[in-house]
Amino acid sequence: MESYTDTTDISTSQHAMELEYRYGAHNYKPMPVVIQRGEGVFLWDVEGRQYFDFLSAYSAVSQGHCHPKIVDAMVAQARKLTLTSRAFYNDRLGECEKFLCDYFGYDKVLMMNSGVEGGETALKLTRKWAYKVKGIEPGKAKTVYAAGNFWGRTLAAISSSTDPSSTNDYGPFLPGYEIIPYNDLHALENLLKNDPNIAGFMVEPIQGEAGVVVPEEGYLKGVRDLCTQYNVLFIADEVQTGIGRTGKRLACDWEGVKPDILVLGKALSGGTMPVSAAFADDEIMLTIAPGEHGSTYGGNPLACAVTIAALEVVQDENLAENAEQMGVIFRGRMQELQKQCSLIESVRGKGLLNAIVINDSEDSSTAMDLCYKMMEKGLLCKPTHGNKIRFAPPLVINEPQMDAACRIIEEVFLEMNGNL
Ligand code: IF1
Repeated sequence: MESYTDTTDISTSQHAMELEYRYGAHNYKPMPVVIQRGEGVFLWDVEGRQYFDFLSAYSAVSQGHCHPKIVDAMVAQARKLTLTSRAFYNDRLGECEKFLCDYFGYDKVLMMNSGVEGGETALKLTRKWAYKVKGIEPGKAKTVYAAGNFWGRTLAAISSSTDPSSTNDYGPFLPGYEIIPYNDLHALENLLKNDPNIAGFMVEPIQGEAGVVVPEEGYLKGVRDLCTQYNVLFIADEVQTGIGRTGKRLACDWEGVKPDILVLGKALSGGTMPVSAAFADDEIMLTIAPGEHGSTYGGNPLACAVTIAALEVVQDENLAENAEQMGVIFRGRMQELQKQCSLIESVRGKGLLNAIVINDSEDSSTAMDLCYKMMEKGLLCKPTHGNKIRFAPPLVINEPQMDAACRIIEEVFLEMNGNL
């Protein structure tokens, strides 16, 4: 019998979309573009059309698509050893763990795969620490999250979600959760002051999915101080904001605070494969004993080779600094555009994690209409939560590319605004 791939000619975008519709779960509604190749800040579809990538796979492709150094490291390791499981040692994990701990300043790291596994690892570490170190009564530990949070799609993650599209028809949810408003230190202090069973507060330094919500100056410092004061773990979910995205090594670096547990993912591997990690010092990390947590692929040799290369690229190419400089240019151009374009309610972000809030209701199609028109002109981005459009190009973007991309955005907004 002919193999399936012999008979299917995915030579057109339309055909690729039809195959996905027929054979794939309908758990996404992608923009109608079929990507075939990526390099740096650019993507090409099946028909060869070129696009600026202003989503970067939600900040996973920060080093640019198919970065040669990362791909070379991946191919070299793939030819030697890809997976041993943790039943045995391998010669790449210890080297990678040291590299990561030196880079981010922690005693130890626990490597996993997807970002949500990093978050679950943080949650399990927090509960272990609650019972074995803080002395909370077994089974009574609580963790706190901010309304608008997004840290993945597992039941533990959606149990803290305030977004019905993440939670509808998935109950019952995990107990031991408290939700407070984001960017509200009084709410945090009231909870920590009155509930001795609070073990940890997990928060994004900038809320990504909520629409690039940047908290007030001093919020992270306030969280750090309150968590220290009430002996509660400050857990920073930097899966999206970390690794140079906001213009610093970590978004927490903007306020000089060190979380008790740091969660990273996405760009940790430069968009080549799922790699995540939870970092903590020994008092917390050593509460998990052998055999109490892990995963088949966690810390596999291929992931380790890729992770070291991906972080060396961030360092060697000064991507955090570039993100800061290019972000200033981007927000400047968009704020200029805002003066001529009533469609723009506000421009916000840090580094190259930015969003434009559209002057229309959350359920209007305006943001998506704008994204479709930008797609037609060669720039890919996508709304988050109705009326916000997230703009997050790879951190390798240079000034001429940023200028050309801003021209596309300006053209579309002015056209839609009726100025042209
Ligand atoms: C999808 C959203 C972004 C994250 C933060 C943990 C995770 C994510 C701050 C989990 C993942 C991804 C998931 C992806 C789309 C994207 C996303 F729109 F879903 F919410 F970026 F904002 N912490 N975010 O942003 O990492 O397990 O996915 O590796 O589910 O479609 P993951």
